[in-house]
Amino acid sequence: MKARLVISTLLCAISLPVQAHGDWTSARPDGHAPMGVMADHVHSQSEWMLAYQFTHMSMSGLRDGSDRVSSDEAINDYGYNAAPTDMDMDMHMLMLMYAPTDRLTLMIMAHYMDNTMDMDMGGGMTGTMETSGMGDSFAGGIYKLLDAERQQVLLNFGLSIPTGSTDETVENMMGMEMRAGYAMQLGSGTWDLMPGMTWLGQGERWSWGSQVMATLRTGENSEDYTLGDELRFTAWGARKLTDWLSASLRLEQVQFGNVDGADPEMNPDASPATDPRNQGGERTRLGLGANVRFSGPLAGHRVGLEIIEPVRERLDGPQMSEERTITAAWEYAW
Ligand SMILES: [Cu+2]
Repeated sequence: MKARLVISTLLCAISLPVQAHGDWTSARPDGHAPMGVMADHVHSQSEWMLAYQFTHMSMSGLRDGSDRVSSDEAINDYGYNAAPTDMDMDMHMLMLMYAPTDRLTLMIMAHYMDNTMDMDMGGGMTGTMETSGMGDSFAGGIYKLLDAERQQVLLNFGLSIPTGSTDETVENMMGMEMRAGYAMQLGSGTWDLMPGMTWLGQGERWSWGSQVMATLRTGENSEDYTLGDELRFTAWGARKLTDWLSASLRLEQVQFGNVDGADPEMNPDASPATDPRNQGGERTRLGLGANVRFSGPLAGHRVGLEIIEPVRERLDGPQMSEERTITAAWEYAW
């Protein structure tokens, strides 16, 4: 009798937080995280969401550690044949979310990448390289562990599927095809596990959240290397300005490891971009964002924008330094 009481009390205590104060709501502009955060929310049972996101990242100049390195120094002091001066990465993402239950939301993502790199070839010569095509895909989900006191704790899980190519080539000055550098490739070439945790909180006018997410590479790709693992930690605060508009401030810390192994088609002395020792590092980034949630005839639609700049970089270098990232998205849920 006593045991039954203890068990039923325990069961009640476990299930209570989920049922009692399901107050956290996504039905406000800051009900979705700043646009640079992925997989930040779950949907109600049998709800769908389609999203398109465009991200433009610009990189400029080189750093070794935190210090600037000119392309002349990279060529004359470090001994590379050439050095990248600017890089632009455009990413188009299409995402579909579906919630089979109130606790579980499943998601798939596909990417299209367009990369451009300007090179200083030494002796006053310059060149431009371009790679584009489908990037890696993602399949995974978000499981709601806890929903109480206007807070949610979410478990993120997923798999990055190597649909992006790792054998992209570019033409050199002599018109010869050569393998593009690691950052110019469109995918990792490996199946990558992406576990994470997300915490969300909400007040009347404010909301906040944080997320930790890892990218863990498994095995080696067909070009004999493995990209470094990644760890991202981000925390944000958002202010609901009106029923349809919110503004956010977000801090992010990203750690990324070096390439393990090396693509034998790349000459590590050609440029820092093809040197497997110059791909790791860490970045602290600050993002300023705005979210809009439509109502009336446009109910279900959202748009958002986030502008992200690095405040600190420590790179295994010389390696390209990030200048600015702009990400804009449109979402529709039904
Ligand atoms: Cu969604």
